[in-house]
Amino acid sequence: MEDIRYEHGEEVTCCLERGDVDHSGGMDVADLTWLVARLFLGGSPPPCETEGDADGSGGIDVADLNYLIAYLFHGGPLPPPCN
Ligand SMILES: [Ca+2]
Repeated sequence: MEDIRYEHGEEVTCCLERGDVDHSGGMDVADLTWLVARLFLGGSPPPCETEGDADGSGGIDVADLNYLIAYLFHGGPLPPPCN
């Protein structure tokens, strides 16, 4: 899945919710599992890379994992909007 494509001249992004790494429609432990697999175990990239970039930094790294853990378990801020 490409992150951004164009339909009828309008930009369409695959990103619905940043932090929903597995593109399941919500954020939970499965998203953490996907990030850990991607970062440390050679796992597949997320269906939509932008959704894996939980902190909106422009790429996927360990900071996204920390951000998502903070959000899910420690009352941290919601990941920023997709755009
Ligand atoms: Ca998810």
